[in-house]
Amino acid sequence: MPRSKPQKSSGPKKKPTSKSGGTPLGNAGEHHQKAGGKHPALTTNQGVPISDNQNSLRASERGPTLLEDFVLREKIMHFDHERIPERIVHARGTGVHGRFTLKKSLGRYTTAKLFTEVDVETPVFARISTVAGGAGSVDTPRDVRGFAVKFYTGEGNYDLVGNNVPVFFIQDAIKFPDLVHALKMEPDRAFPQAASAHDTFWDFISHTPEAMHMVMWQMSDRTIPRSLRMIEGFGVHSFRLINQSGKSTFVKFHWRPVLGLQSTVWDEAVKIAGADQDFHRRDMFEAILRGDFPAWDLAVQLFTEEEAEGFPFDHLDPTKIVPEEMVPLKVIGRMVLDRWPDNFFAETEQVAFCPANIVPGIDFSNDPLLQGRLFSYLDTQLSRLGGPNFHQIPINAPRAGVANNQRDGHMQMGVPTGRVAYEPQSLEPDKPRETDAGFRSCAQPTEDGSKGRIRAESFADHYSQARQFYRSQSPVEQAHMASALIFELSKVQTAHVREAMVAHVRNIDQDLAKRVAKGLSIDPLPTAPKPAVPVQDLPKSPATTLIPRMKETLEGRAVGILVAEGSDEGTVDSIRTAAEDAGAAVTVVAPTIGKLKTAGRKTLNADAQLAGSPSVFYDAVAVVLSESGGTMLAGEAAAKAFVADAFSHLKAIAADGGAQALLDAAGVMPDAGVVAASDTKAFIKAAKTRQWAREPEVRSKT
Ligand code: HDE
Repeated sequence: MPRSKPQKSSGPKKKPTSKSGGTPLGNAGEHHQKAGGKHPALTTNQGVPISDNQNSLRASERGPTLLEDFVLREKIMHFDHERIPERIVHARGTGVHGRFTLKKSLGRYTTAKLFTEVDVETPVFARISTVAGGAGSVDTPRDVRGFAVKFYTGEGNYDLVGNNVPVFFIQDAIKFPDLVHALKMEPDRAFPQAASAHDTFWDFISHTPEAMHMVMWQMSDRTIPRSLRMIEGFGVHSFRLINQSGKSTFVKFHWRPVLGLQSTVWDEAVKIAGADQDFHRRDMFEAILRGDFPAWDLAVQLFTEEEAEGFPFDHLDPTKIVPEEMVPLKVIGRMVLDRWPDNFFAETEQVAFCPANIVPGIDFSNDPLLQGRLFSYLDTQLSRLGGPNFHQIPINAPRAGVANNQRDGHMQMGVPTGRVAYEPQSLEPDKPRETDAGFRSCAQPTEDGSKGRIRAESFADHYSQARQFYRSQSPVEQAHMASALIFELSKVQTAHVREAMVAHVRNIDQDLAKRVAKGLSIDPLPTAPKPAVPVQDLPKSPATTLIPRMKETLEGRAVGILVAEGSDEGTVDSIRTAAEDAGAAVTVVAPTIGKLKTAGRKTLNADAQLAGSPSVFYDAVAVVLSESGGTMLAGEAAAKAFVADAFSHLKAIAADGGAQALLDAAGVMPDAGVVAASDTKAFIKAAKTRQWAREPEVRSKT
């Protein structure tokens, strides 16, 4: 995202609370203040003051460097070890501090204070990530987003480690390494980076019918979000809430973005990747900087064991949703992210999430994927963070305090005292002991059955919810899914893999299969695999759609105004004011950055330069040009692309008379979303949404 001017907030002035501390940018400003004044001495890691940090110790002016230079060796040694292994999945992530405030008590269902103490603020750290790419990969590939939240509760840390889609590819943890190996870069050639559009991924999927529901979500616009602030989060698995009398209720967790859902169109996502690799991270950073703190409502679906038995699917199967139309969502509180970390490595990189981090009053379900995850994350942290004491790293340290007899190990930071490091004991009465208020697992009777590598019969239906999802989508979304499948499979070089996928899609929806087959020139349609159980026609679930549920708003969005020498400053000002009043961040883009002369011979400041600020950075654009400015930019490729892309990405375009030559050169056709620059009301209305009616005019129909 381009740098934008600090924005007027339409809501009450949002300030970070003292709870989450400091300014939205933590202590980053402090260091600069120190530079000119009194500053501490630079030291080695042993605390020895350093007199010269620019020159290593040499035997003579042009002689060899001496081994005894401990200042140099220590500095280089530390540098050599600055990287830790990146996460095998979810390596690319953006973390922000914030707070969660409970608004409705779940006291009937749980003893967890986090969910019973209304109006209490719990500090949180959230990390939102892509799955497939490495730590330095782009922000906008087609990919699921991880949505992990660490709650620093008074009863210990609680981690809700979810994704932005509510289901997963596989039903059993034992398949996860295969899934990830198939998804990541192919091992012999080391590409593609951050992309599922390649043979090994689709080969694996074509052998994994249980993945079909997730694949439908993956091919939807959910996986090409406009902003990390505009995605939903889901806990995916069923968990349990346990109340005072030990009664258990199943729960599914949902995060709902206050800004509403919004995605990009595919061509836009591809172009953003080229224009700004860090688009989502920068967008989050700038929003926090402006005080436009992103927020999510936390909602729960609650159901009993008996109710679950009546569902036409098994809720312990993580490839299934519990449709909201069956079990409605209850909003219980809100998370606001309001403070950027002080240091990316110390916090975002070293944060260690683990689904096994739960607090009294919450428990796991028997979902076999969840059960495998309970092992994996702790194990991962050992190799990523180098030892068993990673819970002492500040970002991972519970605020509730830790008291136990664990001792020693790599990187032990504490200095435990006393002679007793065991329990039970009688030598030191003040040492920690068990408590009745401590964590208790739900006393769930275990089912009788035989030991074995078994998949429950109730997990056998792989297509019904995939069909339900596809058929619930609006026609525009269905077209996007068909295009996404065609794009992904067109990158698969092995013909039988493409055909096997089309064959599966036939079990989901015949019409979708035909569209995809046509796009891949597959004729005749391959025979569909026989489903293990008959595919059901489930009622539609409108809650799974995105476009029909988009909020018409400019809050948190961005507007770009393209100008040049001689543009009319009155028009620019009125568009800027209207857009800012509607909550947008406004950027003035021009062929050159800085000051330019307007029609009234005033000066106007351009925030961004055209070549580096394509229209993919904005949700709507205005083009305000003099006659000569319009003619000049009609011959400028970047200006034509600015307008043509805004048009084909279905964005509102406001233009004045002078801009017409550029609009003509860019092939912009008149429609409801192309409005006169003087009609700011019409522009703001059109800018609050995308012009879906335009889509058939700008993209071939699939
Ligand atoms: Fe993860 N996952 N996962 N995962 N996952 C990791 O843990 C794993 C799964 C998710 O921002 C790793 O610390 C297994 C589902 C997120 O730091 C690793 C299985 C969901 C993050 C791991 C799953 C997730 C991870 C890699 C199948 C959504 C990033 C680094 C049994 C509900 C957290 C790390 C962050 C990270 C294992 C499946 C979400 C390797 C074995 C399902 C958001 O431990």
